[in-house]
Amino acid sequence: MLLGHISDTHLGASPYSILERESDFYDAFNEAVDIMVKDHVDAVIHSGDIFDAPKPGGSAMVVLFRGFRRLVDSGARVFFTLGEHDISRMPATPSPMLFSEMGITTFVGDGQPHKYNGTTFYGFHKHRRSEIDSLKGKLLQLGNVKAEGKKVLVLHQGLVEFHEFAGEITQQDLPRGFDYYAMGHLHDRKQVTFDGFKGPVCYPGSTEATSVEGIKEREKGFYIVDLSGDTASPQWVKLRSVRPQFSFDIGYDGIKLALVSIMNKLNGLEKKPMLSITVKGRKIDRDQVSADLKQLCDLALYCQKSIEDEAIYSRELQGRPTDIDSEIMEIASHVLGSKEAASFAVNELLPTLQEGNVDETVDLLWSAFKKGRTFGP
Ligand SMILES: [Mn+2]
Repeated sequence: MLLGHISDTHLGASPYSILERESDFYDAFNEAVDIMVKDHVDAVIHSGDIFDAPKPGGSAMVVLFRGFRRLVDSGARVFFTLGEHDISRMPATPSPMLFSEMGITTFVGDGQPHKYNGTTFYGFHKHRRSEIDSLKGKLLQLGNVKAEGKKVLVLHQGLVEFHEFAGEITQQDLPRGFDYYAMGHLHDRKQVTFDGFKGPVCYPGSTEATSVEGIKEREKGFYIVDLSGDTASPQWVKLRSVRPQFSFDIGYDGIKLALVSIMNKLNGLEKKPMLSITVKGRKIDRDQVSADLKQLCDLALYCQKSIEDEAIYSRELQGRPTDIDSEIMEIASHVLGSKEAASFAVNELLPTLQEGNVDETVDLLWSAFKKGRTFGP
C-alpha cells in the first residue's frame, strides 16, 4: 500500500491580502495531487486545515473538488480529518464534509475504524484545548483495538515534543502499535519514531507558508509512505511550485555590495519571491536606504523592510533586563492590575496567540469565564 500524506493546505488563504498568494496555495495543492497521481498512490490522507476558513470561497472549493476528483479517478481512496480552520465556532457542518457526502472522500475524524486494502484507518477531528481531556480518553481506548493488517492514526493536534507552545498532547498520549501516525497542525515538517512505537509520527507541514509563519527561507512538501514492508517508510517530497521566500540581514556599511549579491541570488526564480530585509547599523540615512532597496524590492512580490539603528537602540539595550520572562510578568501585572491576570495572559493566552490561534485563545477565555476564574487585584 502506497500512501500520500498531505496536511494544512489552507486553501483560500491569501497572506498579506495578495491575490497571487491565494493562487500559490492552489498551485502547491495541485502539484501534490499531480505527484500522487503519477506515483499511483493507493490512498491519500489529508490531516486537516484543508481550507483556511470554515466558510471557504468558490475558488478554494473548486480547486479541492478537482484535486480530490483526479485522485479518485486515478484509483486512490481519499481520507481526511478536520483542523481548527475547517471547524466553525458556530455549530455547523464543516465545509469539507460536502465532499464525503458526494462520496469522493471518507471522513476518518469520527474515531471509527475505516478498513481499506488491508489497512485500518482511525482518526479524530481537531479537539480544542478545552476538549483535550476527552481526546486523551479516546486515544487511550485506541491503544486496545485489535485490527488485522496495518493500522494508521490520523490526527490534527500539536505534540509538545515538537512545539512547546502549539503542543496540546504528548507522545505519551498516543496509542502505541500503529504503523503510521499521519499528523497535521504543525506547519514545519517533523518525523520521529518514539521509543516503544511501531511506526513513525509524521507532520508533513503546511504546503505553503501562511501569514503566521512569517517570511523566511523554507521548504514545503508532503509524504509518500510505503506501507508494504514491516515498518512504514515515509519519503518527504518537496513541492517546487512553492513561492520562494528569503529573509536577509544587511549591515548598513556594506549595503551596496550586499544588495548586488542578493540580486544575483534572486535571479532566475520562477516566481517573484517574498522578501524580508533588515538593515542594521549606526546613524542610518533612512531615505538613502529606501532608495537603495527599491531596485531589490521591485524584484519581489512583497518586500518587508525594517531598519534597526543601533545608535537609537543602544540606550535601551544598556538597560535590558537579565531575566526577560520576569520583566514581562512585571509589566503585565502593572498593566492588568493583578498577578493572576498577568499569569493568565502571559502563560496561557500569549502562547496560543503567538501561533496565530485566535480561536483557541477565545476558547481559553471562554472556559476561564465559565469556570468563574477571577483576576481581581
Ligand atoms: Mn494549519
